[in-house]
Amino acid sequence: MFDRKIRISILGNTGVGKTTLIDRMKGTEVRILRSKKTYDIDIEQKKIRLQSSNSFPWYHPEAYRKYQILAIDNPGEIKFRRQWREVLRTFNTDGMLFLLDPQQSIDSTRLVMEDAYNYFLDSIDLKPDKADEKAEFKKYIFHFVVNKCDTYLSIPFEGKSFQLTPEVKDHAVEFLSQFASTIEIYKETFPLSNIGISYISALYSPYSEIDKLFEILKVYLYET
Ligand SMILES: Nc1nc2c(ncn2[C@@H]2O[C@H](COP(=O)(O)OP(=O)(O)OP(=O)(O)O)[C@@H](O)[C@H]2O)c(=O)[nH]1
Ligand SMILES: [Mg+2]
Repeated sequence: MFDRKIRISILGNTGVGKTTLIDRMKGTEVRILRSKKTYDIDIEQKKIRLQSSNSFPWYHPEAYRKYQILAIDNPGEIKFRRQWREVLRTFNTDGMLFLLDPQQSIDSTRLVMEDAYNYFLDSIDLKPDKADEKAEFKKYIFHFVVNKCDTYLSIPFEGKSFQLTPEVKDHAVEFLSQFASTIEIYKETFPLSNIGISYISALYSPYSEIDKLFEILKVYLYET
């Protein structure tokens, strides 16, 4: 009876690490490098007890609460990307995690970010002016996640637990700053939405960092 739902669409270009992030969320061992692209929509679910619940006293419901995360893994490959519109329309998610890979080009990253914007508007209404009108009142979470932050380290990271050093974070912030104008368009079109940013390594960040992503979504959905 304490369970709550968080429904999230995972979007981003091919190879940015969407499936890897979902595998981590599910607790699957992903250190074995996968090279399989996603070709179809996958709905993944897991009930998790967020780590923040430890900080609540025993008599508080939050100490026992579980979150049913429903994550929709989408293919990033251009040929299949048009499916995003259908997914966004059908599953009525609370928000999207948009993943970026700093190893990919600025131009292609921006294009995919624009695709996500357009497909999301289409999913609201296929008539552009109607979609714009509805977008003004739409509450939604747009969370931009710079993934693969471990690739900023000078030697390839092979340890167990990746920590975001200030230097690595500076690089990631600089990378994301190239998309400030695109993110600004999201903000203008969806003034009631919540826009956030995270920096992770889906492969090597400790689970607590992965958990934090869902923590942020939880706070927005249930505590604001
Ligand atoms: N170094 C590093 N590699 C990563 C990280 N996350 C994912 N990868 C690697 O990036 C490659 C692509 O990851 P996927 O999770 O399959 O990417 P995807 O976004 O699901 O790609 P599509 O399904 O084609 O859209 C795999 O070889 C992963 O092991 C990360 O944080 N760091
Ligand atoms: Mg995938």
